Amino acid sequence: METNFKYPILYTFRRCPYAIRARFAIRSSKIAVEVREIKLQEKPSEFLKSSPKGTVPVLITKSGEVLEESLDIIKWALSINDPNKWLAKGKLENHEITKLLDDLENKFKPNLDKYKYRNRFFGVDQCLFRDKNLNFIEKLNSYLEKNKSLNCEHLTFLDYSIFPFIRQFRNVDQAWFDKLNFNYLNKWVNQIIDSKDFSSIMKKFKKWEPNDVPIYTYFD
Ligand SMILES: N[C@@H](CCC(=O)N[C@@H](CS)C(=O)NCC(=O)O)C(=O)O
Repeated sequence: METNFKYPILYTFRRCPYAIRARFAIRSSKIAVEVREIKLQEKPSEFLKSSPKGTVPVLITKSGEVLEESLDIIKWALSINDPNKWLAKGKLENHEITKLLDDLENKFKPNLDKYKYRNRFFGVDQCLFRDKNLNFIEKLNSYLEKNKSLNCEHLTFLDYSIFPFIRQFRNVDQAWFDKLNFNYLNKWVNQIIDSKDFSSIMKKFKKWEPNDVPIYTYFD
């Protein structure tokens, strides 16, 4: 059902890696959205009404479709406009890309949580979960040995979809991470961190309240 929104609505949380990757794609596609920054500890009822599962990011299109998965938001944005060729075909087959993203979500991220949020997982050996992720980052480093990006000659949606999680992993103990000497991966992370893309999508927005004047942006 068509809504009366001027622009699609994006519920987001600044530091969430899933929300970060969705914002990257929205910026790349230059699609304006109404941004609603929320706190995960106090989810607004409007947000939960649209998406009872209660995770960010959530995008509500102008036709009222609710996208509750970051990868769906990325695909939606890039299918409308892909000026930076983030969907370009590279050396990886589709099933390899899917496997990489599945491993990120179902293996890397749970290990990262146990490593990063040590007080939530009391009694767990964090180093064990940190080291379980070495295979994954080693694989990324080997992909980056041949190219500046994971799949193509240029950075694509795959790089921006994986980057926020690698950044979080690195930030838990950067001195340890740097000593691994995954030089290609370090260069790749730093290249994105130092980019205008990253500073733009990490800009701070005030917490959204229902009666606020809407904030429209494409994270430029
Ligand atoms: N598969 C989802 C995962 C999203 C997700 O888990 N987001 C976290 C924040 S990083 C969240 O909203 N968690 C709910 C909570 O903490 O209450 C996606 O790709 O969008």
